[in-house]
Amino acid sequence: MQDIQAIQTQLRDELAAATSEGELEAVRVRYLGRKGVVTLMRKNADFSRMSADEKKHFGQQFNQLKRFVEDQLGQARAARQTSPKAQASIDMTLPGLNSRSGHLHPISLVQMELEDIARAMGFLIETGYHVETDFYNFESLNIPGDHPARDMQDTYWLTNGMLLRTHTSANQVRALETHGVPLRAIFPGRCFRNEAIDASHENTFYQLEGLMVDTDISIANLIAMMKTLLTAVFHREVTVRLRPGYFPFVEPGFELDIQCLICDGGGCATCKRSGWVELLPCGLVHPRVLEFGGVDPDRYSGFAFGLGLTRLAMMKYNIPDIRLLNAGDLRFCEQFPASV
Ligand code: FA5
Repeated sequence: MQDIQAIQTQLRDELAAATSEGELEAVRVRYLGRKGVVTLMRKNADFSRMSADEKKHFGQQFNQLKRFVEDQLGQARAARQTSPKAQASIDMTLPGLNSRSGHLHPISLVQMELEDIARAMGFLIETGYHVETDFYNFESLNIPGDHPARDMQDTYWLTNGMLLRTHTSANQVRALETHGVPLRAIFPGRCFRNEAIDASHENTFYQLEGLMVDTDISIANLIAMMKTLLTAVFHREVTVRLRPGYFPFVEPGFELDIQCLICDGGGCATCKRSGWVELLPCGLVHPRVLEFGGVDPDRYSGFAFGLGLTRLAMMKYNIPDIRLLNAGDLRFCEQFPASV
């Protein structure tokens, strides 16, 4: 006990005398280092000559001392850091550390903009699931197992029979089942296809699906919605063309193309030298799909579109190669604003 008290007194004196961080460290090493007072005390203890009670007592005393030394050192360090002398050494005129602000990804920017427009028009926003069933991705969209349309989408199948959704249309029947009709909803999100990658094709890309089902929905409603969305996104009139398009889940079906804004229709790698970018397949919801969703096709009709969100972002921000979007290069991302 006397030894311990002597060690404690000695430690307090040494800490009081220490005037720098280096001296404090030297005190720590003298007590807690490999050959320090506290460490040796334990190493040199001859447990073979102690009774069980003595061992227990020694253990308690030793632990208390060790904790005492650690506390005293900690307090001495803290006191040094807040002492007027230490604070005087902080130069308040030095410039602060640079904090870099984040940036939104161009796809997020376009998605948020479209969501705002759709929300203002009374549309629900749902993201759905990346991993989907064959039923929602294909069957319920009038694409049975042996249908040739399945070849349009090279699918990543999972070993459990599920798949990575190949399009956001997988949300259509889910939403009809969940919300019933009338329904207005958009479904932005990531899609996956086992594609050969080039300037305009990725194996992971974004679409934004739109679905409106009500009584008396016609192609006029579809075209009005498309125009509203595109004008709002580009903040200017864009040249579009409508071609007939085939998708088993719409009838009639269309392809809405937008004149390439990168080359103004002159032809470049993004538009594959055609001057047009395929952007927006759409059509009136096929009666079979409405039936799959539990909706009476004799009473209700609807439109659906599947906007290529990734390609829209490329058009809007003049991004010539789709691979830039997934490359994770900060120099690319930092060119975009932090908010819409
Ligand atoms: C579809 O995926 C349909 N589900 C769209 C649809 C919805 C039609 C509702 C009718 C009604 P498509 O395979 O054409 O269609 O893809 C839609 C858009 O996604 C394309 O126009 C294109 O802009 C984009 N897209 C498709 N594949 C890729 C890819 N590999 N990389 C980048 N964008 C792609």
